[in-house]
Amino acid sequence: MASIQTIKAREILDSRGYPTIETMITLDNGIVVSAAVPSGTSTGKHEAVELRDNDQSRYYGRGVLKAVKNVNEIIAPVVIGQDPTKQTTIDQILVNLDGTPNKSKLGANAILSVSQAVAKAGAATVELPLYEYFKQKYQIVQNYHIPTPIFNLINGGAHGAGNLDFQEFQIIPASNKPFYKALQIGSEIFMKLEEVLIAKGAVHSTGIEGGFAPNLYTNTDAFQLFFETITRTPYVVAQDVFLGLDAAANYFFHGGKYKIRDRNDAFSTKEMIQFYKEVSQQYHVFSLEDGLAEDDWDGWKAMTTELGGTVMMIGDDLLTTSKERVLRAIQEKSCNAVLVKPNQIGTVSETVEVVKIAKDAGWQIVFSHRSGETTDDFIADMAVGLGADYAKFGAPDRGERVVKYNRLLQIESEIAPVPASPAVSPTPSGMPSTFAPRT
Ligand code: 2PG
Ligand code: MG
Repeated sequence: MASIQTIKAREILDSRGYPTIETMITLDNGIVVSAAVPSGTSTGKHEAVELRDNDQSRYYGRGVLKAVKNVNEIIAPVVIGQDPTKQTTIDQILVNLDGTPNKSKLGANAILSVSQAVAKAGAATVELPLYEYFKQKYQIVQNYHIPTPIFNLINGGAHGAGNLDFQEFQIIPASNKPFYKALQIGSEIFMKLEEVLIAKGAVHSTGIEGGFAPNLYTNTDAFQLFFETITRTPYVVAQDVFLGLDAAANYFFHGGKYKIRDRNDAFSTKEMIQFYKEVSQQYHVFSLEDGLAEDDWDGWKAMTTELGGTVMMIGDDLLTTSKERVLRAIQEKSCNAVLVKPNQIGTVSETVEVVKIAKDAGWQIVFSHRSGETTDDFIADMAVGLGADYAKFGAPDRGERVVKYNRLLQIESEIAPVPASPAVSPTPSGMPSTFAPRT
């Protein structure tokens, strides 16, 4: 049995230039691993607490030295000596040590940095790739499937620099494509989109997740741009690619109404749902995340009744990877897919539990990065090992995003070696049935 010898956290920067936490674990067998934790920009109010220093003299209050100290002085003494393959036991120790319902004492960022490093150390100890370690340990999937990527090619809302209200306008390759082909499609459409924006004299700089951040007249113009772009590629909408949207509706929800630039008057919940219905039909929007605000439970139920038969309805801010909220959403039929972000809940084990519950309910599983990312590719392995249907890691550019897509490529080549000829037919095994965009 290997045991944890040292745990050392430090403050590093994320892709936005904000501090975040990285933790290194050394085992008595000489193995050394480290894990870095991402951070959200449009965070849901029910997420576990990300501990920041609020010391205005450093990083305008955004420092994480308190979280670092919590790892080094409070967590380390308790976890040192533990067997790193005992993930559930260690995570339970962390949860108990914190003792609050939302990890506000030690910080979910502090706790997750240790939890993720423990998973890496456990995998290294038994000499398995991390994805295989997750697969064997939790046995959620029998057959491997590389999740279908969801590319965020236009950034608006809190992520963009332009005037769009919706946060992420996405391209989703059909699920029957092998991953390497899906990545190529996403990247080629991204390149073509830049050409189209330049030809129109539109802003073609990018937002924080790497997608373009243009100023447009309306939000639906972004879908129009996608259509125009895709016709200049070899791909066909509703056959090779589908459209997706993370509205991140909290951003434009004020006083019980939804206000977007597509109409002068704010929408009621009912009108907003009708708007999504029309848009999804017109533009083949196959996936809709956070179409309504995080506590508009009645609205979510109505929206999923209306659209859930044909559209993947993903809860992000609504669910915050929380077991309690996911159970409520299953009972109320509020959505049919969960966005999985380990830092919304704070430990690997609790994340796994949420995935299991959602899978058992027949939901689709979408693993997600955060807008403030690092070059840690942990989430890619976790997504594959726990049988995610989709992976949302941003645009196919910027190091902190492509490191995760590249990791999926690497895993694909290990579990289903890419054929020499790219013309070979796709591998449909293990694909989601109900909500796979079909050709
Ligand atoms: C989201 C995420 C990731 P953030 O809303 O889905 O794209 O954004 O990390 O800012 O919450
Ligand atoms: Mg979201």
